[in-house]
Amino acid sequence: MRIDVVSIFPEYLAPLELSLIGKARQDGLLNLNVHDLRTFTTDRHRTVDDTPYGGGAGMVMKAEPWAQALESVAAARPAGAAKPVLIVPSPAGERFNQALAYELAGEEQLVFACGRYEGIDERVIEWAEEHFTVRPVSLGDYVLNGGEVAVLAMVEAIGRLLPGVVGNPESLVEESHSDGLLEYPVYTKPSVWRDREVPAILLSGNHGKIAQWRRHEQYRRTAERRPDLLEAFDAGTLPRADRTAL
Ligand code: 6GU
Repeated sequence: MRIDVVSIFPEYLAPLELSLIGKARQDGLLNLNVHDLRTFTTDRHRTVDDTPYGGGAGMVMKAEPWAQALESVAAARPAGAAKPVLIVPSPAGERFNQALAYELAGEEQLVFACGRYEGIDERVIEWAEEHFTVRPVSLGDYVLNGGEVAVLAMVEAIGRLLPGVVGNPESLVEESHSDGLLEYPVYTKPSVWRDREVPAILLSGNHGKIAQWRRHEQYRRTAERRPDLLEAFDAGTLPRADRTAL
């Protein structure tokens, strides 16, 4: 997969050189390129923003530097690849979740346009449909100062789903959200720590009972912390006691 990130703060994306994603880049599994929006300006002051039409607080990102940057990354698309997906991080976008991470992990090229200030001139978003499938995406119902931190989160969530990035693909199967429920609690040695015991069932060696207990814990946690997730959940896979509690 190829990923291009355009930002006025390319240094913000430095953590993508670390850990699992950094390793994926070194291993050639992920071709990730960060671009400084200001290199696509033509004036002496490298201006990327201006005052909003209609008045109001703050500044708006100018259209032309964005068009130049996006044309440049669209031209870099892998030979024969489909239209790249342009992700515009914004609190006004559709919600990012594990299903969208899986969907985007199947694309050949993703481009992230990190807006700052009050956002990007809306005409860029309309114009970009010529070159991209455009998706404004939000991490949740709160406001960040710009798209960079959101891109760190999305690239990590997407990148770890690419084939070969996570060493043991089994670990993708049993984690939170992989099946619509939160994950079960986990424990390691010692079996007693500061007078607290590991649940006895986990020491029993009865794998059927352990699987049942974990499923029950997933349900209990989800009901307590994220009842909204249970509405979309197929109860057919739950232990009978949890099913009847629905
Ligand atoms: Cl994706 N971007 C920005 N700027 N703020 C956000 C967000 C994204 N998601 C939640 N708040």
